[in-house]
Amino acid sequence: MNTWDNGFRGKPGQGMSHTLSFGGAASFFRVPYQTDMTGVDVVVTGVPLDIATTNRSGARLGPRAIRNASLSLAWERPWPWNIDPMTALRVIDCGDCEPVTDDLLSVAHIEAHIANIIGAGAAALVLGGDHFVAYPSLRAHAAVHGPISLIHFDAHTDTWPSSGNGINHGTMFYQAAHEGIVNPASSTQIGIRTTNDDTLGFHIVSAADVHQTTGRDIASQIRARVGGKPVYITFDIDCLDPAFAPGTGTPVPGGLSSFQALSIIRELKGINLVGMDVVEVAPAYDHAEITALAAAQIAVELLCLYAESHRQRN
Ligand SMILES: [Mn+2]
Repeated sequence: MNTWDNGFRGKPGQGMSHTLSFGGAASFFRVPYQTDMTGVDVVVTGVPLDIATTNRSGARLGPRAIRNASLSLAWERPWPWNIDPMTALRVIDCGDCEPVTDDLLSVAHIEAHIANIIGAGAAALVLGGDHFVAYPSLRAHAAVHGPISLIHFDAHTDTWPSSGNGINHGTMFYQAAHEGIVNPASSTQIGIRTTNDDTLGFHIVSAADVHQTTGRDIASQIRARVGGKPVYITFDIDCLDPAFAPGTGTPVPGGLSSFQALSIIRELKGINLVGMDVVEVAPAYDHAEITALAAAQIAVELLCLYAESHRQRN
């Protein structure tokens, strides 16, 4: 009879835990909390930083909220996938990367944290934090894979120009594109519904476009563009309509439903996924964990997608 807490005593790769959803240590989907990355396929880590936010703060509490909501979903293979990422992959939760006070945006610090995961041979699933945390994560990924193709779910392009030290959670992809760590020509932004006339060459599937077509069609557009290049999926929860994700810093009406976003992710099988994040969950504005649950579901389906592509490559 198991009486132990899976967050401490579970083993990577042993599958979804059926231990208490309402108690215990809130690791992501109750995978083991550990920092030993030997033989590990995916490391989940939070980055509780939100000082790059331009509107409402609070995404620093996102990793904790997503982990907590994930406990309600951690009981069987995620529907409608035919692969269980928790048995197909050895997944651990290594806890959070704590920002440092002598470099407020902690770029080098977060980059080193993610590089440590990649260097151990694992993929990173990053829980934000505001969207700025994707920037150091992308730097770490580009150092290994070269220029990264982005699949970017968001209400905002986050490619507004930055200058000098003006980088924030709305300008980091401008910076990333100009540094050459992201390749706009093979990247797609989905759910956009704010004005930015300079696309920098990213393919944009607006929220209106999503409402007029299917997940399958959008996924085929994304796949045609990216081919077999290394892909990073970054999911700003404000891609979803505020009805589905009220708990975020910069909500914009007219967005995607949870189903629309998931229906795109479910059709992306076969891409060369190398890293992923889910960001901008700000639980202070949430109700009944709507936003955190959506984020946890999206995050675990990204793991399913990673498991599929991992299986196809091996
Ligand atoms: Mn956004």
